Amino acid sequence: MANKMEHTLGIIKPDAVAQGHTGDIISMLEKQGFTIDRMEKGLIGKEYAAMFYDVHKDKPFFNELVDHISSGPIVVMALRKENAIADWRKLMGSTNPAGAEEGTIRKKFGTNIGKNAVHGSDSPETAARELMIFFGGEQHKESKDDSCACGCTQEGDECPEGKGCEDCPCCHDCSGCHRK
Ligand code: RTP
Ligand code: MG
Repeated sequence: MANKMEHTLGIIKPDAVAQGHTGDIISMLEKQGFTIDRMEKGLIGKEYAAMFYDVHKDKPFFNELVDHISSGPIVVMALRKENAIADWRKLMGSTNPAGAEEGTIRKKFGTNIGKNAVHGSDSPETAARELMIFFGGEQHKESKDDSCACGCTQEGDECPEGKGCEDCPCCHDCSGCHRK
């Protein structure tokens, strides 16, 4: 059974950007097979940050969270891969860098639980919401119109899996695919 092609949102937080880890984090993503469909560097204000982190508004660390994410430039990425949501969170590591697994981004580049280098969506619903917030539903802009997530638009197009459309797990799992 093929794994499901998924999209998720990744953010390189201000602490990691300021410390010059952007390139290393992007390199780790690429080595793990993620495709970066969209990427933007910029600043977000506190109001925007509070809306993005609305799910945490009753938590004691909410103000700290909003202050940090709006404290400096961030890099926001629309990521694509089979099992992207779980695999990105695995690559990020546990929330607290002190307890994060060896080889993870938070273990390598995190400072503390607040300054933990990266963010990742935690479910398909959250990923859809967060991609909408930052990319307005245009996270696949780099793909061809009416294509499935692998970028093919018609049967016989080259498949990233090296298979024909008939056997491509991406085509089989993508609800927007020309084959459906
Ligand atoms: P994220 O949303 O950033 O990908 O991280 P996560 O799922 O691992 O953690 P979550 O529970 O969603 O918390 C969001 C962010 O809030 C900060 N935090 N601070 N001081 C604290 O006890 C505390 N707990 C969480 C972290 O920066 C976390 O990434
Ligand atoms: Mg979270």
